[in-house]
Amino acid sequence: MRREIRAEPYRIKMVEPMTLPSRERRVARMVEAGYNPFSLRSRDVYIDLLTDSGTGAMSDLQWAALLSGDESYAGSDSFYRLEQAVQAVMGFRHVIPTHQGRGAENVLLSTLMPEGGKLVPNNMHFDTTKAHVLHKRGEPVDLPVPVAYSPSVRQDFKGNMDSEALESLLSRRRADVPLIIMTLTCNSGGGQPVSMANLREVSQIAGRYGVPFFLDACRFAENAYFIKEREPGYAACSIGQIVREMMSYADGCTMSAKKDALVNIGGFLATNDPALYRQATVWAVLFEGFPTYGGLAGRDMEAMAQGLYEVIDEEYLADRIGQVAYLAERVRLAGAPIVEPPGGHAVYIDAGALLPHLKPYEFPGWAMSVALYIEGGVRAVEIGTVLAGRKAGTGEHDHPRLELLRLAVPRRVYTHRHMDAVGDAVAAVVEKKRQLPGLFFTYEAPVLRHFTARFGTLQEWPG
Ligand code: PLI
Repeated sequence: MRREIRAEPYRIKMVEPMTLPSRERRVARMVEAGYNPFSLRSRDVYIDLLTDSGTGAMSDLQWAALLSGDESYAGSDSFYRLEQAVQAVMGFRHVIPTHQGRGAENVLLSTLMPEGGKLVPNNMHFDTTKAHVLHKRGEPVDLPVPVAYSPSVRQDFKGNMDSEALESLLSRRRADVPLIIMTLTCNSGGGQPVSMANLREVSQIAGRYGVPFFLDACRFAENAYFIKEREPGYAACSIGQIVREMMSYADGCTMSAKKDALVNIGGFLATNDPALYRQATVWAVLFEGFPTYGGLAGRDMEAMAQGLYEVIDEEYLADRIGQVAYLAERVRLAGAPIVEPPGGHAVYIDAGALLPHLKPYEFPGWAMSVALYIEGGVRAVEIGTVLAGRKAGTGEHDHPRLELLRLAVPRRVYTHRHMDAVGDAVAAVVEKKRQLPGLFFTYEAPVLRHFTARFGTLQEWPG
């Protein structure tokens, strides 16, 4: 039986002061930022839920580990400690450190798809994975289970891949598929977990067709916790056992250590395939650095190794996922619909449903992100039309099926009282929802427009 968690399973040894700027200042900063939360300075943000990536707090043991970093160019002891941690926690034999997750994606895809014109199936690609597939002149193919697109339907494993669709793709196009990726948890689909049964099934299909199967393991421990909580047969297993079984179905993984290795920078590629490992080290040397540092300092690898052991602690995970569930409840009580059930790292507000008076081309998710900052100093990120960009052929907006606002919770940083403040900010936005104006671009970059865009408002912003 899981122990009841009453409070955060840590106490705070160091604090970082922050303050809520006045409403007047928030309005002024948002206007200066061209209505783009990415252009705000972090000092003007009260509670920053832009991302859970690289924004977590390290433990005392991780800070202590930094001091034992071996900064040798080759053969660093810190690399071997990282390698040992990956072997022990995930069960993969070969490890190549990289500067962050996208570095590992680049090395893996350079190794497995040196020629263009290939299809890469994934439950749902995260932006960087999609961008790397496109950069290699391949075609990213999202194959989520259909329920992934029904935000209000509560199901346990909405991150699963549609295995029939995968089988159908492979039966027609096997020669064009260089690898299969599964993203754990499925970030673009609301942080939803993948079941062990689905991992096993996809692994069997990949094996039958002889296609390498890799996991995007950014949030592997959060995924394992959901399996323990929800999947029959796993309640009595430890998180460590579940993680090793999950990984056993794959040929390897890419990892952004900025999430479930509890560090502020870093990543790695891991695999059991010695030939693939040898090939990948060639690209790693070119893009990242010598294979025993991969663009990282020795001290970064020390902190990562320690983080990998800490993240599979069940008490930590119960608190972490419990905090996201608590925020979800606050947001529901505030009257905003969310992607149900809440995922492991974030709450996704269904801004399209909350602001039906705004058309997708008036950017409801983005308008909500502006409103959340103005009302409560909270920064979040739109996952909707602005992020999706334009279609290559026609230049029209590539409207996604959902217009969402993601509230991503950094690990071990905020308390439940911060989550209460976020809930209050959402309630203040809901109160004004009918008056929120749509937005239009005053500056739009040709690629990754969301980072640098500037906007005007279609009506005056409500006071
Ligand atoms: O930001 P990187 O390069 O360390 O990791 C890229 C990356 C890969 N896969 C997945 C599922 C991610 O979520 C991811 C990064 N996510 C970010 C930055 C986020 O805000 O969700």
